[in-house]
Amino acid sequence: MNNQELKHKAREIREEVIKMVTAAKSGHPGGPLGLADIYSALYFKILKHDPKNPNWEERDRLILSNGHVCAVRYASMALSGYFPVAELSTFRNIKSRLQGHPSITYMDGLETSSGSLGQGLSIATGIALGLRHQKKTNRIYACISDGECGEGMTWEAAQSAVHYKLDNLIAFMDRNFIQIDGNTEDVMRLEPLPEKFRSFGWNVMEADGHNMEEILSSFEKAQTHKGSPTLIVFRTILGKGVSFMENKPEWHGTPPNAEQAKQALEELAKA
Ligand SMILES: Cc1ncc(C[n+]2csc(CCOP(=O)(O)OP(=O)(O)O)c2C)c(N)n1
Ligand SMILES: [Mg+2]
Repeated sequence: MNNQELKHKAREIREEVIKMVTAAKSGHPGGPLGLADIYSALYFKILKHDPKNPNWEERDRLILSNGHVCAVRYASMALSGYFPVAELSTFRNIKSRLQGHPSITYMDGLETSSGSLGQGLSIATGIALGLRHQKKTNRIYACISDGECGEGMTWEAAQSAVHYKLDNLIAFMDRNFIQIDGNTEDVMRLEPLPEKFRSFGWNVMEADGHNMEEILSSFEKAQTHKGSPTLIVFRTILGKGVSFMENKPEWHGTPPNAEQAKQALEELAKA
């Protein structure tokens, strides 16, 4: 897929996210809208995967640590052929496979359940170590958020991944400066965040999470890096693409009402 097509897919992902949280009358729109460009790049270009065979041994592993943003993953999975797009309308229903926080009990293609923050980088580190031990060449991608860098377990993983020289591990961060209670720097100061990971020994890159060229080139550089794990700090805008949601912490976990959803879809259609 070329960059123009990837940008178009990102818009489709955003539209599906809005429809999902609106139908469910609950859920998290802000993070998924901010991650849509990155997930378009992953599902339609970067990941080695087979939507018809989610458990394919040779697949890359994508670990979603900040599970509350799962609408972006479900939308990307449906649009790339894991399951029918119509199933997205069951998001957050009690009997749906598309739980509000991802559950591998019900759904293939997720690698791990998540929602309890701070665990994903450790899980990804363990999987990366295990696959390398088996001499496998699969890559392990770990999606983490800035908010969960307030959790100690993230830093234990940051230390271990370097100790074991896990260059098959590519973590990327949704650095939107927002978490559930407001600005990350007010709730629990994280900066200088890239320097912290660098000082642990990570190969750290910083990129605009809404620039398709930068997204692709940073993932491609990460794939060839040797000797240490990579972290791409993607600068993103929570709620990206919907003017009244952008950079507003209240859209972390509030669904739009019918009128707001209509406006959001109109804006996305024009983008
Ligand atoms: C262990 C744990 N503690 C607290 C929460 C509650 N919680 C849910 S989302 C969230 C904010 C996380 O920040 P971030 O992922 O950066 O949020 P976003 O950028 O998506 O708004 C918190 C504290 C949780 N899910 N798990
Ligand atoms: Mg955040």
